[in-house]
Amino acid sequence: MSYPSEFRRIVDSIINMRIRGAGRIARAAVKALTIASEYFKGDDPSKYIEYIKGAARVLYESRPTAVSLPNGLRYVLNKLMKDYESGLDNVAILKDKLDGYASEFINLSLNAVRRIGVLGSGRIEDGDTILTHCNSQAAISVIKHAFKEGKDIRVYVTETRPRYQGRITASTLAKEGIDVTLIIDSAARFFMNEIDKVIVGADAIAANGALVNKIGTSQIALIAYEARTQFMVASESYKFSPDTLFGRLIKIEERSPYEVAPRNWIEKYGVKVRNPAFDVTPPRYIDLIITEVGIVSPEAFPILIHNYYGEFYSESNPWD
Ligand code: RUB
Repeated sequence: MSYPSEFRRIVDSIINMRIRGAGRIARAAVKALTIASEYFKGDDPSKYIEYIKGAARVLYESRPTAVSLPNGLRYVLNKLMKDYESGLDNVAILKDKLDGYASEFINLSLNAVRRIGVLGSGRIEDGDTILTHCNSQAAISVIKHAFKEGKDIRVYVTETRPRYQGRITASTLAKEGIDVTLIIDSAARFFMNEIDKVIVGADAIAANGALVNKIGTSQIALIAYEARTQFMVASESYKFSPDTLFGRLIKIEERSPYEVAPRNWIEKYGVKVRNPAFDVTPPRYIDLIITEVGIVSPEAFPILIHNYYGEFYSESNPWD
């Protein structure tokens, strides 16, 4: 199937991380569906549905770990398929419906990030020193909100090798006027006794409450646990992985070795390089998860989400 070049550009940007971070990936993927939909020519509804399912499959395969991406696609396609299966067979109307569901998801996502900031800020106290890892819009929302409420806070940001997303976080917070210190990833333990709270984002949360986030998150959680420092996760509800309910594990993306060391060095010495992009933090190291519908323990996260988003739970994907 042929898709418009703008659609392809979004897919490539997700693959090579020009668009990155779970929430942004989800919103970009949903936007890409609307671009594909607009491009479709013809009035055969079954061909339109196959075309959209194909576009969803291409997006689904672009980056494997952030569950926000398939959940965004599921949000739009589950609703569209319901319309189609209940007899809506006019392509122009189906296109309008798809656009409407996509905007709904994008608004829901942006509002969730804002609401997480408001709720999470309640857990930040005046005088706190916070550590964050990688670049999470949800975690940043909490930090910014606490600062805007007048709390006197300091933030330590890990640089987050090999792609240095920590620099994006550090500059974003510094631009707000927040006191920020950038540290190397391996200095997390050195500074942990100065830290009151760790806050990170989420790429996915499993049915047992385990967190999948940027590589190095689980080491930081372990260090925080040992130092009795609170470890908090800022996660929109659509980071829950329904696949884990059905025994399917969250796939950890392994990226190019050349992100870690130059190709000529690797080839010269014949060194093997591994580059997993994410890791798994068990629920026992997580104190709480801040979602847009409330703050819960990691074990309660799937229950909370079930009450709100039960329709996500399906053993098969709408694009299968
Ligand atoms: C980004 C990362 C972020 C989560 C949450 O990894 O691990 O912590 O995606 O981000 P990458 P957000 O840079 O490899 O995409 O809160 O913005 O969804």
